[in-house]
Amino acid sequence: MIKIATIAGSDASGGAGLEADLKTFAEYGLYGMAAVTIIATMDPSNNWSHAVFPIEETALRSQLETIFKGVKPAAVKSGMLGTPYAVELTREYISEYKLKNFVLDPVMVCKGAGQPLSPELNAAIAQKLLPLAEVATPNLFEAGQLSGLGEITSIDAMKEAAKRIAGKGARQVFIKGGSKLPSAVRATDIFYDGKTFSIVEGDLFNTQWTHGAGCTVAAAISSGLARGLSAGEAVTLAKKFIGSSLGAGFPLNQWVGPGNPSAWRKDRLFE
Ligand code: PXL
Repeated sequence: MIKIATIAGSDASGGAGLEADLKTFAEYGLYGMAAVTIIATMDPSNNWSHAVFPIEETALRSQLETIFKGVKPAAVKSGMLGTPYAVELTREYISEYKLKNFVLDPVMVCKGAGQPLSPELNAAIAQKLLPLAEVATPNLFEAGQLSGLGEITSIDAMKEAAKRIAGKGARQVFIKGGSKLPSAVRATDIFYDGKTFSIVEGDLFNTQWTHGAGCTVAAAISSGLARGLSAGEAVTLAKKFIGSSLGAGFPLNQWVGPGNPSAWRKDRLFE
């Protein structure tokens, strides 16, 4: 069994965070492990507003020991880190164990959470973790922050951002544009391998049930790497995977709806 780990927040609603990661790992036939950095909860009596509860440093270190010293995973994905010590511990373990297949999903805000996480934390993620990333997977907002470009509204700006983020150390950059570019008629992402750009397109779903899409696609990329795919191959497969998941998105309740990471099975059965 190929092992893979996520260092991420728990999304109590199950659609994003390490819950999305573990579901995705399982769909790729992998054995998933998880170190919880924060617990995110949503308040049904207050319009689903998010609260974040950090896991203390000793407990996080202990989880990383369990994961890395027990078995060295074939790939590691990080998601919402939430505290400066989670960024530092992630750096420490990825570099000490010379983990090559590290996918950095530089989560800076969750949809609906309101405030972005702190600028200091974003700077630490850029400085300490980008140089270790085999693939960094920012969304448009995060790409704007990491590159210093601010708001990104075109493919050309996405390309420039990808170049700058690679300049800060990520070996490959996948920018999740999805439906968010003003001109989008297809779900449009950019992949940059340090030399060339490719535009990665998929169906654009007219749906609001997209909770966890960013986590899921990054988890799918890390899963592809764990299975021995190149980053380019992993991105292509991840794009198919997220298309299938979003095509089967559903309302969890009156506030939020996730994709369905297991939907590809049905797609395949009915092909
Ligand atoms: O989608 C970003 C995200 C990442 N990680 C956790 C989250 C969210 C958004 O809700 O809760 C734990």
